[in-house]
Amino acid sequence: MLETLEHVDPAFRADVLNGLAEPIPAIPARWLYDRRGSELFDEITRLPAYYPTRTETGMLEERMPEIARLIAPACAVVEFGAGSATKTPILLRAVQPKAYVPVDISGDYLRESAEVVDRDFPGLAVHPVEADFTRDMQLPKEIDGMSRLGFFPGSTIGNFVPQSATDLLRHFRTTLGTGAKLLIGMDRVKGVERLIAAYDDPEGVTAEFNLNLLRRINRELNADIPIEAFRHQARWNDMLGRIEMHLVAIRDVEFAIEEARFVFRAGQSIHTENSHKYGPRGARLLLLAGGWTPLAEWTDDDEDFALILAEA
Ligand code: AVJ
Repeated sequence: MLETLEHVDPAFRADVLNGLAEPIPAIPARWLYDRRGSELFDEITRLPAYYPTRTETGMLEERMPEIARLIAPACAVVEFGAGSATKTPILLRAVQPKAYVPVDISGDYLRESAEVVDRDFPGLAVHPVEADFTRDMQLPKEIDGMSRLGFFPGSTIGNFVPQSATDLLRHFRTTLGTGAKLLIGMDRVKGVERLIAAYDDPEGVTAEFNLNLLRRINRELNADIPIEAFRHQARWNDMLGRIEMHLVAIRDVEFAIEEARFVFRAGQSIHTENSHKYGPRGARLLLLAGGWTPLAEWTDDDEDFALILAEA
């Protein structure tokens, strides 16, 4: 019993209890990514229907020489997130920075991926920073005086509503400093059928990823949510230009999380993630509003995904 209690993250408990008590129940997307959730997301990135990862990686491979020519040599690369085993090496090989600074809230992932980079890039100084990149962070003094390139791939910016996204971009600007550059991946607006398919795959992996949040709540917060009473749903919100993931009650359902009781009527949902999509103008406007001037942009042949290089 004590063991379970020890592992309760107070921020998780607060987000779940407060989120479910809202008029429109919602839980912040970051709680989808526990061990199992991260494994499932990894599986999602390899699904035929989930085009973003494959498209962005292909673009990085293909366009990197061109991208690297626009980036100062001997700079420090600051990646917001632990770094992907496929995308990060493509960037590091081409840019050949003096230092690499991955920033992630999860110390475990950070150390794991930093070790791999350290092994594969001898001579590159790796300085991992364990921090929530949405909050104030201190870059290591070892990169003082180096020009900086921020790297924010994966369309992670799409998880943030535009107001938070501009706050985050401004925060990156403050952290990296004037004159810094940012290479960011953003998913493009496209046909609704393809968007829905990417977030509601026939294999059911995204459904499992979404439902895993309820399993996590049951396990970590001592709850008794009947998982089978909820189904995964991906919705396109056209007004707000985003895919929303929901967990919809398929019948009236009651459950308890610790001492709190919740009642959901059939059809009511828990909103679990947003994935904003941007057209070319919207993407550039978001960057400008966040204090970054777009310098260059690359897309794949189908214009499914965009990589943008911007300057602070
Ligand atoms: C990791 C936030 C970029 O929004 O496409 C994928 C997460 N959720 N399928 C996305 C996700 C369901 C993904 N991001």
